[in-house]
Amino acid sequence: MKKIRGIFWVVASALLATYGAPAAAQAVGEVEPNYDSALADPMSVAQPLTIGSDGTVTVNGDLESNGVDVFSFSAHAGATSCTGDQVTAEIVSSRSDLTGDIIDTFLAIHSPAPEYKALSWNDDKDAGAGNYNAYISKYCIQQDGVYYVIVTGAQNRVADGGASVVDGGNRDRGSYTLVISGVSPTVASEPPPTSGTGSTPEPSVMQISIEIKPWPGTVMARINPNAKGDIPVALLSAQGFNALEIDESSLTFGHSGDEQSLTKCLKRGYDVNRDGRPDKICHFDNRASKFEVTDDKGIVKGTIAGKSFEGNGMLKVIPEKRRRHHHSDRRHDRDDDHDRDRRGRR
Ligand SMILES: [Ca+2]
Ligand SMILES: [Ca+2]
Ligand SMILES: [Ca+2]
Ligand SMILES: [Ca+2]
Repeated sequence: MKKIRGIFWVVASALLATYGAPAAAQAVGEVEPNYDSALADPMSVAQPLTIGSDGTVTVNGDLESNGVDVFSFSAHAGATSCTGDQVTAEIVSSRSDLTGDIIDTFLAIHSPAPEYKALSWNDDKDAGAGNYNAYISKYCIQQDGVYYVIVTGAQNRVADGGASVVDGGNRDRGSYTLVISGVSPTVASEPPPTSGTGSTPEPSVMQISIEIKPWPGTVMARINPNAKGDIPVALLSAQGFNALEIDESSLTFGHSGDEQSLTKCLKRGYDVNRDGRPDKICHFDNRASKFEVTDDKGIVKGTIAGKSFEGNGMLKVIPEKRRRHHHSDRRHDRDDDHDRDRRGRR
């Protein structure tokens, strides 16, 4: 049953990607450290997770000997008991470095800081059948907040309060795949969950990634500074930056990044780089972008929720004398066609 569902999501997300809608599934690699016993609050460095539009996230992790892996996510309660998020956490596969057999994993869901109280936990999904992967089914979230899923080797576990680990003597180590489901998708306006001491101060200007003329097969955008028409630019979403939430009127783009060249932005998002996050496509007037022959990049600047961001994209400026060249005209037409295609799919 699990397998059929997995295949469904792969197919579904592939189809969605084909049609430009946000891919449903989120999959991430584990990032260490995510529990640091040297800190007064070891849980503060938990790895924040972005929940996909299907309410799930898959984490590919590695359990170190005596390890503790902690992941955080925002979850939401309903108006009445058990009508909000019902969190399922499951180790769907694991493999021990020592024996090649599965690791005996243990899972727990802990409450928001600073209590970090264990709310639900499990050792084995089906020990009788030799399945020692941990499985927590449909834990009802009673209160909005940042929750924690903790992976340990059974019978090790994190004590209530988060500051200490009860050592059950397990020294297994190896890889595992953790799937968390039943959680509200991470929404655009919601910052990724972080907690106090583990976060570093953010720089005043956020650096983002962009793609100039982001069409398939385009290795590097070519710009003719004198051509009429628009330059499409994709602003790529990332963790902590939902490009669909930018303040469109703040956008400037071109040679220095300060050019007032915006003509329009497409309303809906397209996942240009196929990372599961819809990206923002905006168009800028070619001439107003004021590119010079020596430019090798275009700069976009703007704000999101009152904060500044900036991104650079590679490009190549075609010498002016070639501006009437047949190829330039064709290329221009092609961009228009793409634009029409994409808008036509709304
Ligand atoms: Ca780990
Ligand atoms: Ca860890
Ligand atoms: Ca187990
Ligand atoms: Ca994307």
